Amino acid sequence: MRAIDRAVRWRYPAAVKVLILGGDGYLGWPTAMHLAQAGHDVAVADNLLRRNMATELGTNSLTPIQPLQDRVTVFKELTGNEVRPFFGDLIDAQFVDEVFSEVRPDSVIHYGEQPSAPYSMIDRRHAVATQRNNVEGNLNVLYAMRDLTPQAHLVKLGTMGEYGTPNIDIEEGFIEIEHKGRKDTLPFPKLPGSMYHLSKVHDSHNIHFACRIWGLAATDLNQGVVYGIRTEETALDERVCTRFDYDEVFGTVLNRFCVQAVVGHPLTVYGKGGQTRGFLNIIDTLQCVRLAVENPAAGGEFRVFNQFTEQFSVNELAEIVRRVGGGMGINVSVESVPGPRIEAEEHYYNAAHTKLVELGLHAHPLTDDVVIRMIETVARYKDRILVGPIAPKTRWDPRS
Ligand code: NAD
Ligand code: USQ
Repeated sequence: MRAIDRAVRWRYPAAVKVLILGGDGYLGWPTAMHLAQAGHDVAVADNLLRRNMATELGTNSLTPIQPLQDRVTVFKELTGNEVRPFFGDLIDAQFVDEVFSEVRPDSVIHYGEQPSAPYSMIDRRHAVATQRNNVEGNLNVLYAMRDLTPQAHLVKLGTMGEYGTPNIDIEEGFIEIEHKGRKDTLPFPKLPGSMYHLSKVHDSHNIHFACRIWGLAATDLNQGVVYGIRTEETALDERVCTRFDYDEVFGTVLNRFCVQAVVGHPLTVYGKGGQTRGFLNIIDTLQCVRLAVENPAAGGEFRVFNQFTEQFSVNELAEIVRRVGGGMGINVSVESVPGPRIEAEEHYYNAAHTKLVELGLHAHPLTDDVVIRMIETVARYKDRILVGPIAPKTRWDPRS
């Protein structure tokens, strides 16, 4: 019998059955190991789309990632804990129903989508593929929940980019509005900046509908940009490490800057660099998702949590990497390149993010030590870095 981690008093006294959709990905695989180590019964489902998209674009993961089946086997050898893998596509309703019937999850963590804004903006085909994959897959999950596991709790990975960058404070999902003398609390307005971010808005509407009309329980985690590579479990053995992307399509900004520093590529600040976003360490992604799973929403409830711990502008991140790299003896240069995206490069940004803290989140801030460890890890795999896919090529307006 596995021991339940009692460091924090969770709502569930015992293990729950967790189904992680997208469990082979950057965040899904570390989450699977983390929840299995915490004593939960974990199954993962994935169609390996992410690995195939990297092949399509001629990019790779900085870290050498093992096939899902091997990861699962090694993890069991190392810890004695089991993660059950299912291979299939969420677009395939029959596959989704079969997995739900077999696993009968109490909690469904849905990471299984195409996650890249640039990928969705390559051309019409990639936009359609992204929205089809994400919106249709999510709908299949909602119908499987309605018909097979209506008591289960959906923990869905949304994104802070659903809100865009409005010139007012961003609330957690809902805003109280007074209009012509009447008041209501309504979903916060959405101004997403890519076909990918739009797909997440469509998902949010569909999930909200499923909660209102069918009484499902859901938590929409509007997550900021994640950085980092190391969690307690990924550090157990190189064979269970997670993927780490640094190319212009799949790499996120701080992960990219650490790789650029190591290979001597100028840090690619897009345009003025005043773009400000919410950020969080991958360790805190696991903590937040676990808090959501172990403190579930009620039937009919649609909760929205803004999942990030700190706000930074691109310029601030570049300066941190330049300074920390300098302290490590690396000469890091910063270059403003013409912004390939159509987005505000200077703007107001102040987003609420208290609900996960109220549930018990203890944030791991972006300290110099964190950046040093990221750069050290990247340096270990320096020989695997492909320089070609680093420079931005995907333009929001291909005529520009
Ligand atoms: P990822 O691409 O590494 O992981 C997603 C996984 O889902 C992949 O393994 C992929 O193969 C799988 N998948 C995609 N479509 C599928 C389908 N139709 N059927 C079965 N499996 C499918 O991405 P990630 O960075 O781990 O992101 C996970 C989730 O979190 C995504 O939904 C993403 O939008 C969201 N998110 C990520 C970040 C971030 O900074 N990484 C920030 C906010 C939100
Ligand atoms: N940026 C640069 N230089 C780079 C890369 C990015 O200046 O080399 C800028 C972008 O223009 C953007 C900001 O940094 O203004 C963030 O870009 P990103 O690529 O790190 O993140 P984004 O495209 O927003 O997408 C990532 C994940 C996505 C998740 C989202 C959370 O890929 O899955 O949904 O972060 S959020 O940004 O909060 O919507």
